[in-house]
Order: sequence, then structure tokens, then C-alpha cells
Amino acid sequence: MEPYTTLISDDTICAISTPHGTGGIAVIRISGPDTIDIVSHVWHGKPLATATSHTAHLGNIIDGSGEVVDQAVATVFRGPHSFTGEDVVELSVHGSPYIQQRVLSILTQHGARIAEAGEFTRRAFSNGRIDLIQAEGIADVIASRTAASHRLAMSQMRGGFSSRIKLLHDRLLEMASLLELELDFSEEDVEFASRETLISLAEEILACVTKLADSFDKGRVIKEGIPVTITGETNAGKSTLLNSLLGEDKAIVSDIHGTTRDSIEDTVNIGGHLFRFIDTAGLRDTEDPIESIGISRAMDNIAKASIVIWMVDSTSTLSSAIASWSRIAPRLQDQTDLVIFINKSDINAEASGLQKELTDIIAPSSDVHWVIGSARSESDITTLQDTLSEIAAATASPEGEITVTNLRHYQSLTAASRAIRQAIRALRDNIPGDLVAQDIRETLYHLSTLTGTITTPDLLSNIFANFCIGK
Ligand SMILES: Nc1nc2c(ncn2[C@@H]2O[C@H](COP(=O)(O)OP(=O)(O)O)[C@@H](O)[C@H]2O)c(=O)[nH]1
Ligand SMILES: [Mg+2]
Repeated sequence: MEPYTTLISDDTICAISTPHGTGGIAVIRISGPDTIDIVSHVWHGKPLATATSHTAHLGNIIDGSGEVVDQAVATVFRGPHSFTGEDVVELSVHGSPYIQQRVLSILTQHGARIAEAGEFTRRAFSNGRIDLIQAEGIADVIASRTAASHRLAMSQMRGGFSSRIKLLHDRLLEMASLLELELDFSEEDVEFASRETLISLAEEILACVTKLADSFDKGRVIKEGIPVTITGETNAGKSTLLNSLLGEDKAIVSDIHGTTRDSIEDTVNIGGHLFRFIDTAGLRDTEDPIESIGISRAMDNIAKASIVIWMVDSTSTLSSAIASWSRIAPRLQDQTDLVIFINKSDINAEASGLQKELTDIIAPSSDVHWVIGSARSESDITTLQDTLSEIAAATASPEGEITVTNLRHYQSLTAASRAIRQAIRALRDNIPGDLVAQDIRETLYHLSTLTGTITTPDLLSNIFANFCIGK
């Protein structure tokens, strides 16, 4: 697979790669054919032109008049064994914004250009150091907020997903060549691979592609947060619970029924899993048109959730709990985990008695998790958090399994699976080999767009524009 090579200019770029502002040190990265030359003009110390790759050197950075701007460390990476594949120098300077800007401006005076967002990574891609999936993995690693999303992004950056696609690519090429042999010798009526063999090969490929595409739902949840919908009757304490989980007063809490009319959501990291909590309007009959919309949103959010927390007010009547349940139950999906939080135990000593009564009503569903306590109590919130972590851990993908987290990847995989399905149909219907080969080529095309072997400038600009400057 040849990397995409046009479009990148052969000039030398520079940027601050550390975050904006003041820090202990800041790193200024320079990459391109004239890197060593440009840096040498501002460098007083061991000559960088003769420095071997992957070595660090102490020296001074000087401006045009010979004034020392800072003492710095220059780390030299020689192409092609650098991140970008070009000559790279990383200058570690003291982290004052003034020094950072001064050094950048001196470098540009000597011919370097300020890099665009993601341009270092884009060069790494163009020079074949990484493929597009890995480039996107780097962005995800930088953006990762939890252990789970970090693990997925790391695996993607290091090429786990890419090598799986490469494997599928090779198998498809194998299939295509078998078909082409068949075409070359079609006059002589020899079969190089039986249709049966080709079908089973194609089915194997389809199974792999499908498995990857199917992991997307899980992957998206890891990246965007596991959706947890908090539902129940009005005044059950849903908004109180949301606020306790978030550790801030996000939703309005009041004893006025129907206070929360819209869905309010936010994400929190609990035990290495990202959860997206959605507080919803309380379930009741209402004449208020706005509240009605809120309730229908709440219903949608129950259906869309991975986990539903049903808040039950233990001081309220059993019949009102039953009424809530009759609204919730039809919306619950088979795979949804249900947590029943019996609330306000602080003002109702009988709260735990409700568990048995409710069990009889919602039986026989076995995987219900119970929390009996108060949405205001720190230790009860901890119990709930532990329950949520356990649920997330139980549904997380096993170590080493590839999980697709990116919509672009998912779309390419779906397109590839459509094309390979078409090939299987054609093989079964004994359609001539050249037509089958066309479907195989289409499948190959979609896998190639995934890794970036085939790409367009627009797509690349789109992907790299989301990177930060200096990456
Ligand atoms: N005593 C007690 N009151 C609570 C508890 N949770 C919520 N409340 C109160 O119940 C009322 C309704 O709470 P809110 O969170 O707005 O309920 P929502 O309508 O379900 O969102 C408010 O006055 C809360 O302060 C609890 O655990 N114990
Ligand atoms: Mg509320």
C-alpha cells in the first residue's frame, strides 16, 4: 500500500507543541528538509549538523543580534526515523510565553513557516510513517478522558486496527487474483478455486468486517459516555441524584412537581468509565404542553439508554410507583441494565420494605440492581457509583479486542460489508468472474479509504483540521 504523497509542500514548519501559556518548559517542534540548517542559525552549542539522531544537546538560542534568548535543549531526530519522517528538532525552552513567541519568530525569520493544525501528523501520514487510522488514533489519545477510551485509542494509534484491515485487504487481493486467474484461463475451462472455496473465503471476510462494524455502538459509548437515563415520577429526587453524581448544581432541585421539563445531561468519569447522565422530566399525566414534550423526551431517553436508573420515592404511595413502572417498562430495551434507586430513606425508615413489594411487581427480571438510600447521602452515591462501574466493566470489550470508535471507520466498514455481500451473492448465482472481481475491487476500495491508501484532499483536511497546532 503506497502512502498518499502529493499536496504536502517541502518547506520546513515549526510550532509550539506544548499547551498555550506558561509552564516549566515548552517544546517547540521544527520539521522539514531545512530543519537542521534553520535551527543551526539560532543555536550556540554543539553543532547540530553533525549530531546523530535521537540525541539531546544543551545550548543557547540566540537572536539576530547575538543576544541569548534562552538556554535550551535541542533533541535531534533524523529523517526518515522521526515522527514525521523528516528531519525534526525539538527545542525545549523555558516555558514563558514571551520566550516561546520569540523563538518562533526567530525561526520564521530564518525560513521556517508556522505549522497548520495537525500538520506534523499529516506529514507523518504522507511520508508513510503511519496510516490514517493511526493518525486519528493519535488525536483520540490526546483527547482521551478515561482508562477505557485511552486503551482503545492507544491500540488504534499503535496499529492494532490497521493490521486487522491490512489482513482483510490481503485476503481480498488473494481472492481477486484467484478470480483473475480464472478469467485468464477461461477458454481452457480450468478452475483455480472452486466457487465454494471463494464463497467461504468471502464469508470469512464478511464475518470480520461485520464484527468490526458491530463494535461501533460499544466504541461510541466508550468515547461519548455510557448513556444513563434517570427516570421516575416527579419529585422522586432525580435532579438531586444528577447533581450528587456530577458534584455540582446542574439541575434545579425543588419540591414543586414538574420542575425539570427538559432533559439535562453531563458526563462524569467513574472508575475509569465515562458515563453520560441524563436527568429527565418526571413521569406523570400533565396538561402542560412543554412538560408533555419533556416527558416524551424522557421516554425516548429510556429507550436509548444503556442503563436506566429508576428513582422511586419511598415516601410516596406504592400505587404511584406502579404507575411509573407501567410507563417505564414498555420502553426498556432487552439489553438495558436497570438500577432501582429507592430514595429518601433518610426520612422513611420503611424504605427497604419497598424492595420486596416492587420485586413482586417487576418480576421476574433478574438483572435488576437495587440501591436503597438517599440521593443526598455521599455513601449511598458511592454505592450507586460502584454498581454503575460494575455494570460498565461487565459490558466492556475484552482486552485486545478491536473496537471501532470513529464514524468514518464505521461508514467505510459498512460500505465494505455491502460490497462483499454483493460478491457473495454473485458467486452463489454463478455470475461471471469479472463481475465478481468488480465487487471485490469495490470492497478493497472501501478498506483502502479506511487506512488512507486512497483518499481525497478534502477528507484529509477535515481530519487534520481537528488536531491542535503543534501536533
Ligand atoms: N429527605 C430527602 N429529600 C430529598 C431526597 N432527594 C430529593 N429530595 C427532595 O425532594 C424534592 C424533589 O427533588 P428533585 O431532585 O427536584 O426531584 P425530581 O423531580 O425527581 O427531579 C426536593 O425538595 C429535594 O430536596 C432525599 O434523599 N432525602
Ligand atoms: Mg427534576
